[in-house]
Amino acid sequence: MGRKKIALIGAGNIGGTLAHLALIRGLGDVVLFDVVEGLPQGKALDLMEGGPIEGFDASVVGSNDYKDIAGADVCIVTAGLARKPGMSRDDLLATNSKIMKSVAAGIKQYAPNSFVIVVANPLDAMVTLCKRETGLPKNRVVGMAGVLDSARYRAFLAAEAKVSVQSVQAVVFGGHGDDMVPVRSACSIGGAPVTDFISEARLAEIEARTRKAGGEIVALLKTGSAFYSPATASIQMAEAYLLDKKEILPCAAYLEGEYGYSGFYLGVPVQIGAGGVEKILELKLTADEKKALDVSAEHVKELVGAMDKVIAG
Ligand code: TXD
Repeated sequence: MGRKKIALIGAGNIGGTLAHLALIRGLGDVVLFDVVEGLPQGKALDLMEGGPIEGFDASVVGSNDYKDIAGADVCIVTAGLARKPGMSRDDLLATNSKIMKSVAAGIKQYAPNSFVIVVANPLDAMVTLCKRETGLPKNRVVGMAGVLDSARYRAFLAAEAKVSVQSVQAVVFGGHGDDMVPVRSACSIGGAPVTDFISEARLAEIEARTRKAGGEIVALLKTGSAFYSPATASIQMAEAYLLDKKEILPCAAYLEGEYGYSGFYLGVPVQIGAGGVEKILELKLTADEKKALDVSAEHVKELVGAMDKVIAG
């Protein structure tokens, strides 16, 4: 059987954290890929040298050559720039689309049977482009956003209710932007509705903070964006695939009629197992939640349209 192979395309803040998490969780051998000479190789060597302490025997290598991702079971794509102050959304789209095209070509050539988890921003556009450029089926290209956004929602709710994070169930739908949709009607603490624990007014404040949580960290860090929680979220998705967990997670999935949408990616609950995105679950939403999801879906379509315009030049 041998160990699974995990290719991390992008060896930056999230990529390096992904490698560490994959190794200490024993998910398989790791290849860190990046275009910067020495960066993936240095991080791989650093991680390998920690192996005797953590007790992992899996291999971890760094490379600037796509041939080293050959046969990967999972590819997690963080390659891309974070938006810099003064950078317009179209500038970011132009830069990261170019990067995504080169990444997709590498995956298509060397890891065409892999499960691809896209992390790079603007997430909803980048996952769309990745599927288009790799030509992989919709069940094997998915975007990481909802797992992170839902974890943020859960963390804030648990702190407010002064309960364990493990007692809070919550999910966020929609695009990975300020109009994401925390689904309050599906939110529970210890099996009871969240409104038994937290007032509507506080819930609204917590949901507003969830929508802006990424920006809150960028404002504090000033030189980058969140990377520990995005990495943890991505690894949860990879683990669900590698261990055939059939775990239901909120992810950016390609819709063909579900929730009344078709032909683009949107954050919804999906079942992830050995078949990748094995099914999309259609939760009952309140009228307000569905309206909010419609708004978010429109913004995703507009973002993809802007990307297509930028690509067309
Ligand atoms: O929830 C989410 N999806 C978001 C995603 C949460 C947080 C961060 N989000 C985005 O992930 C962020 O806006 C970026 O677009 C990506 C990666 O974030 P990270 O913090 O890891 O960025 P880094 O540290 O700048 O790493 C990016 C790496 C860097 O080492 C570059 O050299 C590399 O990408 N890079 C490339 N790798 C491969 N191929 C090409 N062409 C390339 N260009 C740059």
